[in-house]
Amino acid sequence: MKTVSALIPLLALAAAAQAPLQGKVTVRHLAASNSNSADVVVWLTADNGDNSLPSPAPAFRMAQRDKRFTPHLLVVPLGATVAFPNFDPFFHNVFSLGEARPFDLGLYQAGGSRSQQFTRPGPSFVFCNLHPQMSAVILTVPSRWYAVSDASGAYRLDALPAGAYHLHVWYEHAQAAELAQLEQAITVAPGATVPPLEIHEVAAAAAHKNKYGKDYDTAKGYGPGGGDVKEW
Ligand SMILES: [Cu+2]
Repeated sequence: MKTVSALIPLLALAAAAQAPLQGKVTVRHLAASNSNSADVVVWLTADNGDNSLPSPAPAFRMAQRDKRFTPHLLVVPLGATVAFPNFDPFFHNVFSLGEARPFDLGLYQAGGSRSQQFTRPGPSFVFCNLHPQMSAVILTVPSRWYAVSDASGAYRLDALPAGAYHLHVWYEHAQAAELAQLEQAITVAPGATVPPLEIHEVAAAAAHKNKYGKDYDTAKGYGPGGGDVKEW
């Protein structure tokens, strides 16, 4: 009988080790009719310091298709490498002047792909030096536990070891101060929930500059072929 009774706490521990964490965030948009609460990033860091990253790191990809980066938002754990394949029949470029780490992958055409490793936490705003309408963001988080909200604002983190964590929140169109205020201590245990989060959209920044820090030369007209390769 001793064996059976000893098993019970072990089973309870096993269940606790996989506690999912669910929550909901509401984005208050400038346009009150907009109720889309997608693309809020939530991640946890363990208070015990066990924030070891997945090994090997999963493969990540941000495609260039129809003069867009897809997905627009990509979350990766620290140290991840992202591939940027070009599926359009003309040239694209990938560059970032962001805080996390500036980079420039040069110019390459259909079928080509270049990669970049992300070794600092924070957002990298990604652009193409040929097409000003192309923009994306890669958020590097120092954790393997992260999720992105769906349109209803719901998010879910699975395979979380039970314990004490800090929850962090990021949204492309929010003020850094508000996001910092949302950081909070949480305990992961069976049935645990996160209090509802609320984020207020702020006005979009002015048009971004090209990789030289200048305005895009829209008068030049890149034409149906897309790429003005002479500049390169
Ligand atoms: Cu482009």
